[in-house]
Amino acid sequence: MRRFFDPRQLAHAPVQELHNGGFAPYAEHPGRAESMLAAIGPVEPAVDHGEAPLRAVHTADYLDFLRAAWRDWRAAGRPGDAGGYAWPVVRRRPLALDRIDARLGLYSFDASSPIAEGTWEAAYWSAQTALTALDGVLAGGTGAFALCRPPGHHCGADYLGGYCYLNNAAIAAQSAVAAGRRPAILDIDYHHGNGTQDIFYDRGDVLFVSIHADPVTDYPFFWGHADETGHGPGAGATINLPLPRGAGAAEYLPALDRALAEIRAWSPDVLLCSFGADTFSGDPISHFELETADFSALSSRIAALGAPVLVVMEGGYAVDALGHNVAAFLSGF
Ligand code: Q9C
Ligand code: ZN
Repeated sequence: MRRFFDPRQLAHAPVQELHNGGFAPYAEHPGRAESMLAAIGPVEPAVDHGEAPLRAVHTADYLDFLRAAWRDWRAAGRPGDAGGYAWPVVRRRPLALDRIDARLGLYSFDASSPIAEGTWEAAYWSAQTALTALDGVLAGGTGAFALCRPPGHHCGADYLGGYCYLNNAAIAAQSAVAAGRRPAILDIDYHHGNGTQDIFYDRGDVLFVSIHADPVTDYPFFWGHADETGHGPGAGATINLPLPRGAGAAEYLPALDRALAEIRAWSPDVLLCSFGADTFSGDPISHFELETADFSALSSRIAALGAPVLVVMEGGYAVDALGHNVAAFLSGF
């Protein structure tokens, strides 16, 4: 399996300021990429596909906002990194406000995703890494790993959140559709991939299947419930399989088998796997109990589908184990 990563993805290194003026370590930091690189061996850099494939998923307004947000924040005299703290809740009027604080609220859904000086550069190259890896898969390879970081599955067409700024998996899936393919997305991060779901919710040309912590108890709370199944032409093309906190391989593998049966019935010609290693027992922010060896059991089941697979990296915050968990997952293909 070819592996792809671009060093420009390291440019995103936010510092999270606390309300008491202190600073908290930010879970999605460049050391995650270093841990994976140390464990998976040589990687190939990204090829620049330009902004057109990003615009095929994200709105032009959102991309303009994201590109300029950190500069606008600093130009307004604000310290540290940019982050929203006031949101236009459902049914507010769509006001065209210029103040950076208002724009941060308009284009985000949580307060956990600061925009730092290098965020645009890193997110741009993370998306390019996914697109470059997709090229390898569409050219006839059996599969590829896109070491995407920052991750992408929480951000939608016009909003960021959950450490995500550009939806790498959605951008790759849309690019596969443009190339005449029929992609399915299997999202196996601990958290529901709300952004990916939103992007394809009313479309019948991309299947989205997700196994994740039940949003009754876990982030992102407002998406990922089992009764969310798609809309209009997309009715039935979204499948959510929530699991309770504490789930280990004994609960996870049957859910995966069900997800794979749904995917098999849909007959994709390419599978995108949004892979998070935050289902690991030692993950500091999550509550599943998969062990390192379980990750190869997951991937060997996925490989048995027989479709070419693009693995797109999402979460995973137990940094010392992260590289080993990713290597175990890749070893099953
Ligand atoms: N105490 C991914 O795994 N949680 N994102 C914030 C703050 C956000 C996880 C809680 C979790 C986002 C890609
Ligand atoms: Zn996650």
